[in-house]
Amino acid sequence: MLRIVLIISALLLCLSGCAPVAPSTIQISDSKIRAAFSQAATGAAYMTITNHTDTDDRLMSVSSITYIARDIQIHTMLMQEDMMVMQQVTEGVALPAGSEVVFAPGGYHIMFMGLQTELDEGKHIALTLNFANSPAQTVNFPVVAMHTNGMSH
Ligand SMILES: [Cu+2]
Repeated sequence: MLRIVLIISALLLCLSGCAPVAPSTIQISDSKIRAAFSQAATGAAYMTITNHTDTDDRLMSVSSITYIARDIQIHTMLMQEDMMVMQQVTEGVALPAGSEVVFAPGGYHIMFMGLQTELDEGKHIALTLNFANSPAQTVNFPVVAMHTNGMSH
């Protein structure tokens, strides 16, 4: 009897806690889009990219199946004459094997130029991340309210 109980509890544990074994791939976590006022001309998205593979990769571009903006760019923030300015990244973002790259306010971000949709809290927008080596991934980004610290991106 005890053995049956043990087996059952093991099964239950597995049902709740056994996520499929993470494949050695590129994993996107903490994806989010900053909620914006209606009529906003730009928007920004953030995430963490973890390269679980044993080869270096690059995030080359971000696209969307739906027309959410005139252009979707990858940006970074740079110090220029004591001022933080954002700059488009055209050569992609390096994702060294085994590393984690964070897109967050004040650093790398995905930027929607010429926004064509409302970024209302609670909405989800699917973005496709295109890598140099790994297959493209489409990730659902939830729109969330994010506090600003004076920096708009
Ligand atoms: Cu930007």
